[in-house]
Amino acid sequence: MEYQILKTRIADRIAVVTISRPAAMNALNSDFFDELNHFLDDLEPRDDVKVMVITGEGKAFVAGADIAEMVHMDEAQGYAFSTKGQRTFDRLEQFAIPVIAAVNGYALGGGCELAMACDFRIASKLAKFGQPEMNLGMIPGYAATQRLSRIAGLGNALYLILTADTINADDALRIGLVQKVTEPEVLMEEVLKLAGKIAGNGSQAVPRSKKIIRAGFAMDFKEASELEAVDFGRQFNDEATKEGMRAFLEKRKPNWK
Ligand code: CO8
Repeated sequence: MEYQILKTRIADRIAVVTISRPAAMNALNSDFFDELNHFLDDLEPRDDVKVMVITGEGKAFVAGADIAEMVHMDEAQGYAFSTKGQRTFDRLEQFAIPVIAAVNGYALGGGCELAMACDFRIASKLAKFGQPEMNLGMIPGYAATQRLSRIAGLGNALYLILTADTINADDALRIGLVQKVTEPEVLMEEVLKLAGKIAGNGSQAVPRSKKIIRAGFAMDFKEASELEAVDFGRQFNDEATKEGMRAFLEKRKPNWK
């Protein structure tokens, strides 16, 4: 498939996806979801890619769902557009390898929702976050009503969605919506450094941890702890786990292969 919206690059075990529709502030349309799903299909079976990064080109990370596409929709089309986005974002959340959002600019509406479906967010000082759907007379449709409260707390979710206020990167850091803020010119450098660090960690342990953290978040504590214990046991079947412990005892760096 030839992409019209995504620019993709794979190097050093890291896949970088740049959303490139800068004239429309990278607004998310149906084609975007088709392209992203296609890229995820390609990535899924590969074991040489350990981390994925999503960023935007130009002034925006993503300034929301494409209003020009939505303005013509009826109820059934609105529902279909919402579920298509939700399924794609759920897929990102459940994707085996970690996904980092490198938020370079506006992350509004569907853009903030995309960033929240990633495992964590690193923001440029120029980034702006918000759920401005109220200004359009609509509610969020890619699960901000659920993810924002889980990430930043109920009060912050209600505040941001009901006021439609936009906040800057430092405020997003303060409420836990982003994990780190960088100078704009070093955003990708910092994100790639973090991605490289994760890619260099124990090959089985990173996806295992993501899976348990994500799955366990929807369970009660006891059930989730049991999930951890079962997987903790299973990892003793993996050579990588044995190698990690042996390397420590032999005072050398692990060779993960
Ligand atoms: N959709 C379509 N086009 C957009 C969008 C968008 N979300 N955002 C910007 N654009 C377009 C503008 O229309 C403009 O196009 P043109 O040059 O042809 O007039 C171009 O991008 C540049 O935008 P601006 O001139 O407005 O640039 P500014 O720098 O002045 O402002 C902003 C940048 C602040 C980002 C401003 O563009 C803005 O407020 N954008 C809209 C933000 C917004 O409301 N986002 C929420 C959208 S709704 C949503 O995301 C719901 C998600 C769930 C959907 C569920 C499916 C049913």
